[in-house]
Amino acid sequence: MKFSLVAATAFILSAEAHTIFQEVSVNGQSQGRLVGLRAPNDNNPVTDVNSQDIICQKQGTTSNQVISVSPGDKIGAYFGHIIGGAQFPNDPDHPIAKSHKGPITVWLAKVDNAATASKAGQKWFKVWEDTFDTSSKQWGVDRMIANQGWVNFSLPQCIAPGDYLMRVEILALHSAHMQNGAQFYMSCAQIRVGGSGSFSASQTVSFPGAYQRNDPSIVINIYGLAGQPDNAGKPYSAPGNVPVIQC
Ligand SMILES: *[C@@H]1O[C@H](CO)[C@@H](O)[C@H](O)[C@H]1NC(C)=O
Ligand SMILES: [Cu+2]
Repeated sequence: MKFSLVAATAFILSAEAHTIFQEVSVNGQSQGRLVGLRAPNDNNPVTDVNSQDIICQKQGTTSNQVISVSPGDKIGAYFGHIIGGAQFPNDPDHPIAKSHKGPITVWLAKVDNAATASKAGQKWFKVWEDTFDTSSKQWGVDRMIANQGWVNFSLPQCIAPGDYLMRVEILALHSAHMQNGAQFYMSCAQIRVGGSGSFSASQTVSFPGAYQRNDPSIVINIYGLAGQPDNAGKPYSAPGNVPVIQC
């Protein structure tokens, strides 16, 4: 009963409960809304892991800008309920509905020109993740909400110079007990890395391909016996089957 209620509620609220990655900051400096981003026009999630939309979301806004970064820079990825942030003052679903627990991952793919490269056929590696902390029972999404929509991480020191697509993904698991119930929210940022890193990824994945429809990290009941989204106290690994790179 609890599941169907949760699922029904999630469905009814679905038009209002989603999120969009829409702005990048570098060392605290905003790059501007939708600048250097390939972002969707609406906040609906991707639910089919085999769709081309799992790469950078549905085709929406594009940008001819490429964001300059250096290894070690503090990068911020800003998510908001709608483009611009809150839909109305005190919007409870901004930056995302609190129900939308799940991990956040950051991926890079080396490309020739980040402004023009095709999103398809790239080789992705994972540079950061915030999954689930069994002691505090907080998910990456909880920390992103506490941080007012910002997902902050450092660009690893070893990243080699050149252009990359940077894919930042929130995976919301509140309805993930059923197939295609998990909700993926992402955009791709276009970045140009300076410096003199020399990392070359030995383990990469493709999108689509990295995620399997029945992956136990994607079809999962995150509610414990008390009905809390605590993964029954168990650890959780984000899907994708590759570890975060080590510099
Ligand atoms: C995360 O980055 C944003 C944008 O630069 C900044 O405003 C915010 O203070 C940062 N949060 C933390 C906890 O560092
Ligand atoms: Cu939603």
